[in-house]
Amino acid sequence: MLPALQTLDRCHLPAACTPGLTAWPAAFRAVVGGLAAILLALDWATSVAAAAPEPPKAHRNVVLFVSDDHGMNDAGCYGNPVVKTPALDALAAAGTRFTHAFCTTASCSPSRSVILTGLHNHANGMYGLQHSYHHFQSFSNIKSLPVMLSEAGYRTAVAGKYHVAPEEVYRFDQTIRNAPPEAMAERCKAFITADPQRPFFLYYCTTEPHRPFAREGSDPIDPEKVIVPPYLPDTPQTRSELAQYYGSIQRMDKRLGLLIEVLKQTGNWDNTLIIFISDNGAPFPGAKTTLYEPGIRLPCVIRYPGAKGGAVCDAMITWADLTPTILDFAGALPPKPQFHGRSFLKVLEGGSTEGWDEVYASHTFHEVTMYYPMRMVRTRKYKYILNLAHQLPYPFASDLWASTTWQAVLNRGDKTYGPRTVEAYIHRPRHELYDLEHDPWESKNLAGDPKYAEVLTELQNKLHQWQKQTGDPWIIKYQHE
Ligand SMILES: [Ca+2]
Repeated sequence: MLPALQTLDRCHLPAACTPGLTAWPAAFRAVVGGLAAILLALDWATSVAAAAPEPPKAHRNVVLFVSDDHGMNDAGCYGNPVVKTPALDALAAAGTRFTHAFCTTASCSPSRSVILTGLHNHANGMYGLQHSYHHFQSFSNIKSLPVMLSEAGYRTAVAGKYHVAPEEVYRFDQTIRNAPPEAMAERCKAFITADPQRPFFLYYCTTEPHRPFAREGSDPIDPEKVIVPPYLPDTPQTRSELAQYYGSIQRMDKRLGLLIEVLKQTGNWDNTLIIFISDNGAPFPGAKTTLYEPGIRLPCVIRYPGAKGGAVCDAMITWADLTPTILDFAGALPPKPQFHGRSFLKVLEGGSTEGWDEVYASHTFHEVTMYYPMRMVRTRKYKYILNLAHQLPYPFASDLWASTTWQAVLNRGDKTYGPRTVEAYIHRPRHELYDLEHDPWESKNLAGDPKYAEVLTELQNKLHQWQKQTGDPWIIKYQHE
């Protein structure tokens, strides 16, 4: 039986990882894309029908692999021909590549708290970074994903970066300390093979490509060849930093490749759900810590065991959906889930993407000095951002401020930064509204345009409703202002 029409349109099997496709003329692309969608969607339908039998519950393992500060377009399978990501590309060829996957806050600890609870960070308490004097942590009564999986009989381990607190909330059976890629793969292998009778949950978080750009073992990158995205100025400083960032992504990719090799060697390739994501966007002003597209729209590649690979899916999902989805896969979803996200397992199984057309985001702090609460709703066409402390200048993360990309902007006295003025980047209005179809880099704020008054009101109402539903403490601002 064929899937619904929406599925044909939204979750199909074009030749995944075809970076050159976007460069083709639009008309040709449309024809080829249309044919591919029809033919390959049929393939998708048969692939789901012909999928291997589901592995028994006892062997439904989960690997959640989190890259650090990795932007969506910076991987081969997302169309970047310069940075080499063979492991991620192979995973996409064997699984589903999402084109509209979003974190809900572009900051490390808060984003990870959402990943591991299914709750927005304004509700789980992790308003900002965990380490050092930033000292943010989740409420002690929050129940996290590893704890729920443990109760369902899973063995759990965190490998590499942790960056959440407290430990009794984000409790794993085992901690695998960070190490070079080969040593990490060995340590993960020891965990995976320790008890074959019980399923495992491995949460592997790299420190790449976070600054400083650790890139040992990666091929050198020529700064002349990097792809400078439109949100960044095309300068020698930007190119030099992008080249280092690419090198660090390649080191991350090596980790992924070695881990997948371990899964295959140990006979776990066909019974493990593998999810690859990034916690937030690239470590450049204009991306990380913002709710602009480069900050929140992220790589997401998932291999659902048994399903045929090479699928591309444009369902709009967020990291709040990950915990319910993983629990659903594990057969451990509570009867009345209280998460802010919801399971998209049926989408992974080839079901319809209808109803996956809207996402929300909530950002409050990054570093403790960086109070800048923002709330956002994004549909397929529009994005509305509410800047709750718009009177303040937009704060910079220390590492982004110190970047040579940004320092060169200051030293030259540039008036523009990517698609917007430096002034507009630092001093933001209370309301921002963008038409993403016509203005994908969010350069023209339509919030004050009477033609968009109705759109603005509709999105504001949606956002207010969502703040109520998710227990956002900042809702008090509606009474005070
Ligand atoms: Ca991060």
